[in-house]
Amino acid sequence: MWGIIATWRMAVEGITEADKMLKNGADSGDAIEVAIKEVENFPYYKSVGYGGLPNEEMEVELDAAYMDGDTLDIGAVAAIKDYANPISIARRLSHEKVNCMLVGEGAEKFAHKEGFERKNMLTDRAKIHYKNRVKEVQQQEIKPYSGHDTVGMVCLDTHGKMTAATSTSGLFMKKKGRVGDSPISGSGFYVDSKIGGASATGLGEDLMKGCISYEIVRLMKEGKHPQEACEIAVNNLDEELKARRGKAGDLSLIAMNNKGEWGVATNIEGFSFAVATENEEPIVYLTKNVNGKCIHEVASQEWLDNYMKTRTAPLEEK
Ligand code: SD4
Repeated sequence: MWGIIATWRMAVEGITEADKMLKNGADSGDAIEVAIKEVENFPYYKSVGYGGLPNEEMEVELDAAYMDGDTLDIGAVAAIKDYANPISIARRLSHEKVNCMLVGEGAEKFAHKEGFERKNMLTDRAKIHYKNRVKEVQQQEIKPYSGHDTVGMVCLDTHGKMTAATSTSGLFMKKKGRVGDSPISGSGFYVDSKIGGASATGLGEDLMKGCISYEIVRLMKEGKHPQEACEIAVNNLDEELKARRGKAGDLSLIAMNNKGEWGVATNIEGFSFAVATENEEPIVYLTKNVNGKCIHEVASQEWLDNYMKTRTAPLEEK
């Protein structure tokens, strides 16, 4: 059995590549890295890698992580600037015994020493988004943070090895140096080949309050199906946050166990995700939470066409 599951529609091209590799017996680490890089390199996805939206100071600071479910090795970078593929740097760091999570300048220095590709990650399009948002925020006091989608994946190969990985520009207009859940083990991702893995997208500050990816893996260890584990964890955290703090941020989780069974849960409208397994061709679903149960529907061709159209539509400065 093999399989890969990922947050958001933007991951489908990447998981299609990974699926081809997995079919031929590729290593889960190689497949997930290829899949994440595909998303990082696509300039029109404005919340991951090249073309990612900048922080308050108009700098693109990226977070990424990689975890090996066999060895439990973890590598992560946070607030790294000017490198093309944060996921590859994170994976490289996962081989270190110590110093495997590096931030900012330290991460950049390591990447330089290891010969990773430097790249200015701020596109003209992202600059226009930034300038428009600055104006909107000044004029209407809107929330600056909307428009954030992290790519998070869990992958199982034919040898039974599982991996998890994330990559993101985090929240649009975040403070310089702000780090979200995505590079934080247990919150943005977790994987154990003996059980399964999970990964998150949404408001990092709230996802971290529940160590939610670890919680899902823990529930799967108790014997829960990934779908049930995701629903329990998301619904519980959503309820706790509302009860204690009055509101809950966006929480969306994907998971897969070591049999290739998968699950997804969200507390928002219109969360999309992509999945491919030995039994399913790469496919995009939309999911919604109806009284605690998450219902997945295959995305229509119209929805998929519209998605690409809006992502690539010309953008003008307001
Ligand atoms: C963060 N969780 O940095 C990320 C952002 C995200 O959908 O996933 N948005 O908080």
